[in-house]
Amino acid sequence: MSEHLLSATQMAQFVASGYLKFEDMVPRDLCEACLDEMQNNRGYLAVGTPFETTWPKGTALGQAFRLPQVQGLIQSLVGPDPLYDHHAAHLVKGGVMKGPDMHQDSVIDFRENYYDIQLSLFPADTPDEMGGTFLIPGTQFRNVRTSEITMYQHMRGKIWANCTAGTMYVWNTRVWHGARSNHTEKDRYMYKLRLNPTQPQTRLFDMTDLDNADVAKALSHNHGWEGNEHRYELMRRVQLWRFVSDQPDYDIGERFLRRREYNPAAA
Ligand SMILES: O=C(O)CCC(=O)C(=O)O
Ligand SMILES: [Fe+2]
Repeated sequence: MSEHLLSATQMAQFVASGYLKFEDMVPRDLCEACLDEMQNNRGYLAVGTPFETTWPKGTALGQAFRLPQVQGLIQSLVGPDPLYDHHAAHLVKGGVMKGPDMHQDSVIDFRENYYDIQLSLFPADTPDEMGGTFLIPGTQFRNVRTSEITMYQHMRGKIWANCTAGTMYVWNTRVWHGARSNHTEKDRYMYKLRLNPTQPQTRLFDMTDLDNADVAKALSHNHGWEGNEHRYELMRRVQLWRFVSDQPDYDIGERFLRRREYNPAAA
């Protein structure tokens, strides 16, 4: 399993941007079987129960989310024994146009030092014109009331799934996102699974490259929408990085967190 864990640099990217993309995560033949199952998607399973016992076995989707590379990803972000929370086979039919659609999933969730993850599997080639899911990287620290952001369109930094079959995105549930128009005649599917951690999300990834300069670089990334708020975003990211990497004094750049935490009365 350890060879499939995220590196510290990848983890820093996840903390800063709220998502990671993995091509060739699920083999093509398994993708085809997954697509068949998605077309007959069943309703919720037992929400809040252990993923391993709840997630069906003997099915293509059961197998896909148990692939060692997927398990390594899950383990790095929410630990080895996550809970099943939600799944959905998202469909945008061929020729369906989408208007303003930006939202945050789930319910308002302001918990500190905590995040749920969503795995999005694209079971078929999803070119730009097919309208793969869009995300606004870095928005996971901007908690809103689910759909109150629907009026925002064309935000700077927007990315969208434009990928080959078997690509999986993993994202923090709080990232702002939505569905895009499908300009083709073919239906577009995306299968989403949400998981909760059962332990503090600390030191779960491969820490070998913790001191690599790429970590600070990833944490500092500017996605394009932050503008003058960038340093405040950075502070939120450093706060989460301290927690996930178990480095309570970690700081960055001009050491913004130190400034807030320094107290002459206590010195
Ligand atoms: O269909 C899509 O691409 C986006 C669906 C969505 O909002 C979601 O996965 O939560
Ligand atoms: Fe959504």
